[in-house]
Amino acid sequence: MERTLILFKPDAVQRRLAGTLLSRLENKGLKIVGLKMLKVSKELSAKHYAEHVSKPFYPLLEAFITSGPVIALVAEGPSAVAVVRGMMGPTNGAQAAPGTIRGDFGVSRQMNLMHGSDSVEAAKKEIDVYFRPEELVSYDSSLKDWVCAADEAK
Ligand code: IDP
Ligand code: MG
Repeated sequence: MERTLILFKPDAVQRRLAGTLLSRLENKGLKIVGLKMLKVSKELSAKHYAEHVSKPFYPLLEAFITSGPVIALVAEGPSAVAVVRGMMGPTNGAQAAPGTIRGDFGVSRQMNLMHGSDSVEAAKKEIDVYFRPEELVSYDSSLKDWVCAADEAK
C-alpha cells in the first residue's frame, strides 16, 4: 500500500484548520499511520525544500515554514501520493479549483495550507526525514473492507 508525507503548514495550524484537513483525509478513506506536531528548523526547511533553496522566493518560504508549528502526517492508501496531490490542488490557492483544499481554504501561492509528496520516491525520502520507523504505527483498520476491494489494497 502506498504512503505519502503530508504537512499541515503553519497557516493551517494558526487558522485552526488542522481538524478540518484531517477530516478530509479521513473522509477520503486514507489511513493515518503517523502524526506529530513539530517546528520546522531552517536546516529541516532546506532539506525538505532542497529543490527550491536557490530560488528567489526561498527566503520567504523559509520564513513561512519555520514561523510556527506544523503537523506532519503519513497517510496510506491506494495511489496515496496522487490522491493527496489531487485533493490539495495546484500550488496557488487563487487558481485552485473549488473542491480542492487549496481552492476551498486559501488564495495564496505561498500560504497554501498543506504539503503532499509529489512522487512515490519523494514520499519515501520525506517520510524518512520526518519520522523514525518506530513512529509509524502498523494497525489493522476495521473499516478497510469498506474502503476498497481486496484487489486494490496492495
Ligand atoms: P507544491 O507545494 O504544490 O509542490 P512547489 O512548487 O513544490 O509547490 O513549491 C513548494 C512551496 O513553496 C509551495 O507549496 C508554496 O508554499 C511555496 N511557493 C511555491 N512557489 C512560490 C512562489 O512563487 N512564491 C512564494 N512561495 C512559493
Ligand atoms: Mg513541490
